[in-house]
Amino acid sequence: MTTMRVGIYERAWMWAAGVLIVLFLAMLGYAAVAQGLRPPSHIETIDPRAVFDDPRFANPGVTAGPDGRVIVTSLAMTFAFQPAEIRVPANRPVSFGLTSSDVQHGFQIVGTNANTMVIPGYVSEFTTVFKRAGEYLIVCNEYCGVGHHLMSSKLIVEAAP
Ligand SMILES: [Cu+2]
Repeated sequence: MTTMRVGIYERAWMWAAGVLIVLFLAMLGYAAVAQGLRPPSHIETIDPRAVFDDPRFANPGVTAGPDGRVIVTSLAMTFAFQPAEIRVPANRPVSFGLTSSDVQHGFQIVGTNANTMVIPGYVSEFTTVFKRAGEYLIVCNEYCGVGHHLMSSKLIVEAAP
């Protein structure tokens, strides 16, 4: 019986690759647990042609959930978000529900970890907490047509009284 001989360089590269895998998994774990990053859900479906008649999106805006949660529904369309201004309290969970009436859009609240694709036919959902009061810019970050660069809205986070 012969023992397998692994050269010193091959051994070093195997260790390097192993360390990289562990490092990437650790970064993934840190982003998911410490930074609260998670993939957006696109579980709920909706007919994009009937979005304006859908009770979930008939009156997009801010409402209060039964458990005290803040619920924001917003509609993305070429080339605007409805509503144009969203007001939420700081330091409370805010759940977003978003959909598109036409093409694929993005919904990114600049300077926060809120960022999701908005895909026609699906309701994108995520929950986040805004710790700093202030005014935030919301932009579409998926190219959606000639007016893409004009597509934005505003988030106002109000400090608790
Ligand atoms: Cu766009």
